[in-house]
Amino acid sequence: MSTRNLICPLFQWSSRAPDQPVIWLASGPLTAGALEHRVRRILARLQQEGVGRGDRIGIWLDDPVATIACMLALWRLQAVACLLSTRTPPGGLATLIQQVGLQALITDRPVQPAVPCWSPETLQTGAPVVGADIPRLALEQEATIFFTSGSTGTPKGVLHTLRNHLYSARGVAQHVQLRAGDRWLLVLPLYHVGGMGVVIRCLLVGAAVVIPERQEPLEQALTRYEPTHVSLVHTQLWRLLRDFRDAPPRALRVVLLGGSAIPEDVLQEGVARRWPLLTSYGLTEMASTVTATPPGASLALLRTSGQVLPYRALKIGPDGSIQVRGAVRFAGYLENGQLRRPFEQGGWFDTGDLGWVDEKGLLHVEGRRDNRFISGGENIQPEAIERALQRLPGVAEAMVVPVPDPEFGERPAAFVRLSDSAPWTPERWRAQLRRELPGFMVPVAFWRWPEGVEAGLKVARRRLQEEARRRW
Ligand code: 4YB
Repeated sequence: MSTRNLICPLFQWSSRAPDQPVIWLASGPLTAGALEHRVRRILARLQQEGVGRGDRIGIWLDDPVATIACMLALWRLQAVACLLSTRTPPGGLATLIQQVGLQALITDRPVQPAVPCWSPETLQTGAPVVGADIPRLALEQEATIFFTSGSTGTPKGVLHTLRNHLYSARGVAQHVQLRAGDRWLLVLPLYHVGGMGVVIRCLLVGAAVVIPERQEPLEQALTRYEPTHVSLVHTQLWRLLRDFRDAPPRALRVVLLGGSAIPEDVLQEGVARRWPLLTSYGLTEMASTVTATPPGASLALLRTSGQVLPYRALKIGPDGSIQVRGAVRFAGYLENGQLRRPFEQGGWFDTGDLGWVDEKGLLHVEGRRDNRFISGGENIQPEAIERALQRLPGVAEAMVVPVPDPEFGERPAAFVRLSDSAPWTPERWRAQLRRELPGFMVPVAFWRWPEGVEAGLKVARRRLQEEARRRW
């Protein structure tokens, strides 16, 4: 392979092994040949519509197979696939279109955006491109846009090149020993890098993406499709451990955890019950995983975020901030249709996360710089209190937010979710925390975890902050 070009991996599989499944659905396998055929139909229609190099096209679909096929077709035209969250309300669409400068939208929803709009059905009904040239993709071509909410206001578009995704996939695939014939269960959305990362890794090595039915419980999917790999955020693992009492399915070799710190309770139980857990640190801007623990890691290792994967570099800035660069680093943010490249000298990107690297090269993430607040002149990193709370027996999850205080300015208050049947004992927690933390870090209030504060893959810290202000 040249260093500048790449033949579309789906095309390669479809010529070498057309009957090989690239996607498994509840209804059965979708072969490389069948998916290639679908991509060529869409490609023909998009070409007719005049889509070309550098055009930014939104994909706003519930159907994961159509999403994947449209993205691959767009890449062959050197166009950019912008993955829109299916949770975006129709009223929020115009802002996103404007933010990244979309030329058109592929959707089956009844919306009338200010740009041309195509339904996936019409895109898939024409004649496919036949006998086409070998689809060579340029590594430097702009490939995708994902949205990241950040701490303020309007989501920003994160622009990646194909090179970013290729090296992201290579590094992760090497690390988790992903091979042809493996099956990676997809239970993260494709508008998140953690979900799309699964697809690209699998396409690259000749593994299959397993797409369960919508709403199919995770425990059922694990036994039904016998995947070798799965990526989960911590709430998914927490629910799985609660609802699935059997031993982990035998084929399963890797459960890649990402998106946040994993509470101690969950890690301990997962390890005790022999789930093949890996913890990791990653971010949209780095096309998913940056560091990860190796397969088969001990509990002590899993408490860290592991070591830097190939094709990424990480350093800690003077203020303790985690800085990253490498072949996976994004091209820049799209804001009002313009590309902003927020990089420091040497190409480093400041993640806004704080952490440190120990003598074994293992990353420890402390929390986000912008979650910090000051209480009576002391700096409080809420994630440090959360970690202490999550080590207490019976506490499944905790989030700490500031509440106003006339004397201290702000003080910490905690939302707590208990494991099944654990008793609500705030006085005992307070006493235990006092032994571990300085007094100013002990929460002044404990509230039960409210329902519905998971926003997408993350707990919405801002929603809990507002909730705390209402109650305090
Ligand atoms: C953390 C953190 C940690 C992230 N400790 N805070 O393929 C994967 O890498 C994957 C697998 C399973 C689940 C998710 C993934 C991801 O891609 C995660 C990528 C992600 O979460 N991106 S994000 O842009 O939505 O959020 C990034 C932020 O999340 C970071 O900047 C951190 O603040 C936080 N985070 N890993 C503590 N180990």
